Amino acid sequence: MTEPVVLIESPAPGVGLLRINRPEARNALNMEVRKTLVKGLADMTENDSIRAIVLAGSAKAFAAGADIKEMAGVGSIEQMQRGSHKLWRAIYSCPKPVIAAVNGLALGGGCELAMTCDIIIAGESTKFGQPEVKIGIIPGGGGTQRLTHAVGKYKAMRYILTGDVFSAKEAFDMGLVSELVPDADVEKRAIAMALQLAELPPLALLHAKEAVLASMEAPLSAGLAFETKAVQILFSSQDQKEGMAAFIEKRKAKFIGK
Ligand code: CO8
Repeated sequence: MTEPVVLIESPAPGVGLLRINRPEARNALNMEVRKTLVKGLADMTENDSIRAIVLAGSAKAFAAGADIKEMAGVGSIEQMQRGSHKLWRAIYSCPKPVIAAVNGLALGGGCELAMTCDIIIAGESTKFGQPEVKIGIIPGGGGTQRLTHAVGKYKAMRYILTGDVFSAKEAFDMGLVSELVPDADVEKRAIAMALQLAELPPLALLHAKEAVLASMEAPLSAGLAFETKAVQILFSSQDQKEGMAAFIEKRKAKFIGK
């Protein structure tokens, strides 16, 4: 029996882990992987017991990009009809925090997949890159936008135009990686952080995520207005009352997501 292309794991209470599992193709993102990831994210979103999600690959590859063999022969219309962009939207709009645990290669769509997540934990020997120009296309999963937002125009141009790979240390120094850890500790650290998030009030995390994402799209005044409304709404949540009461009573808060 062939193994599923995405494995679903429960590494800690409140934490769901989606693992891309195409080692023979360096975890290249074919349509089956994309659709299974979208479904896995939707299921984890529906599941109230999961409060934070980790997206991982293997030691050799987080993902080596879109599956070149699957797309080499297609035309524009077929590419459009495939709806391959739905994966990025599913992560971007997921109401729960998504942490990328990145080891090995994060190239092309793999780098874009990591950048679509909320937090990136990378191993020290990870290689990042947007090598699409070398095969006659450009990044198509948000790379031209998200890499530029993360590292600025001149670094983004340097890597997108040449297709050169860059090290995890450089990615961290440029602001693309949230935390850099020894390769062997990547998943442990990502799961520990997810567990930390799973114990926090989900509505506050949801609004914090939306407000930060709004900062990438809206002018400052609109982003600030969004933030103001979001914090005001949270004052109607039970978790706000519980969080503040627990602080005053010097006890650990118990958050219920309401
Ligand atoms: N797609 C398909 N197969 C792949 C891919 C890929 N992206 N990457 C690796 N593989 C396959 C290889 O073909 C090989 O298969 P086989 O054993 O059948 O020959 C197997 O994985 C192992 O690969 P290598 O032998 O090459 O392994 P190495 O460890 O020597 O090298 C590399 C690994 C560096 C990852 C190398 O395979 C490589 O350069 N891969 C291509 C990387 C790349 O160019 N990625 C960008 C792809 S394009 C993209 O992501 C665009 C996204 C936007 C799409 C927009 C749609 C709307």
